[in-house]
Amino acid sequence: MSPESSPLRIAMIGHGFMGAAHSQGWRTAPRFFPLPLQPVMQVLVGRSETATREAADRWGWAEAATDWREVIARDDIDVVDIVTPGDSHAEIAIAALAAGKHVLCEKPLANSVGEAEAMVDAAAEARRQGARSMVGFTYRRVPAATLARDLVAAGRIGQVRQVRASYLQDWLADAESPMTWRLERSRAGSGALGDIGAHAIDLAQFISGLPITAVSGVLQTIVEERPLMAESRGLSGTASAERGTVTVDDVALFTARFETGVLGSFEASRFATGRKNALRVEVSGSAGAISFDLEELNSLQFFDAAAPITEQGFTRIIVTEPEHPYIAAWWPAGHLLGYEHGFSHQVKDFVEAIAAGTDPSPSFADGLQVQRVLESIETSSATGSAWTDVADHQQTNNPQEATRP
Ligand code: SOE
Repeated sequence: MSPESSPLRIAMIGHGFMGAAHSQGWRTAPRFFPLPLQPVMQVLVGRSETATREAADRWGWAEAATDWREVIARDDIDVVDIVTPGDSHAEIAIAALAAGKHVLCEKPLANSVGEAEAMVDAAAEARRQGARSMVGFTYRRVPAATLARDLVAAGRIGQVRQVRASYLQDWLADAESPMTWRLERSRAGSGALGDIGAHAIDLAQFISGLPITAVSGVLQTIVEERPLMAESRGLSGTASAERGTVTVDDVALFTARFETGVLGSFEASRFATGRKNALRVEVSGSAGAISFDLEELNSLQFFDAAAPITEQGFTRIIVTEPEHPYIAAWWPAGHLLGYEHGFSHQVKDFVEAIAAGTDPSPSFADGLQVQRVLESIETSSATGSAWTDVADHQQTNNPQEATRP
């Protein structure tokens, strides 16, 4: 940490699971990367004064507050980090950008394409005043995922022929797991589709280097009602007898057509019994393949079709050499990273972009493109899984288009 560099004072809005992960990033990145500006964890904002103060003390924030509007109006705040449920992303981000703050917003960018479009417009206007914005698709910054993208971009697997991606969890497989905001459409926008399907979409596009242009999908809600959390009704910490209605999807299955006509298969489920956090992307090429699995995040499977046939097979690259993305800042080869390191990499790249006056990636426009894919999948599912163009959500007249070479 170079004391002479200017402070970058952060306000974080929200303090759930992502609040903990982002706090780890803000706290740790300056101690492992020589940042051009020094993040100062100034204010943590939440709805409950007591819970927010406790979280601020635990994670290292100087102040706790309950009024986000008041905080983003402060002259001593430079960055607003939004880690709230999706129903407040647009309002907070647009207000923070209008106040000239740099904004980091968790994924998915918003709960609708309309909201995401308004956020992109606000980001473009704020950019003219020098404010930068980024959407938090953190898994791009797992070194093995970045290496996968670099190998594909360098042509090491040849021409991309097929993509397959899935994000499988099982924390909702128990029908008696209580209601949470992630199961309410008004709060989360969608279920597995936007919560974890958004990660699969973004990472598949990032690694393949190809945007999705059309989709055909189906959504399913497996468990229609769940116990309400007693806390949600002011009682002690047990599930109450009352039940709430699940208004989002539990499973999303979809086929995607990428820009070059390449097809991809996708699955997002929080009912995949035994799968804990299995985000997997495999890209098959004319000269090889890569396969990434978040549950094995320190390694990447690489197949080189140019190797002698007697030596061919998927190689397990242990992505811990100093020559690998981000690794030089951490430990010697073979000493592994964890889930939390991606959040430090996200802070590093965001702070460096702010200092350099460049546009962070992924941008709000990238987040809007993912939102369009999500909404197209919902449109497709509602119309019998018809092929649906991402750009304008029109159903393609000829599904055979998907078979273009
Ligand atoms: C829950 O499915 C969740 O916390 C997602 O909301 C996160 O985006 C994902 O990274 C881990 O799982």
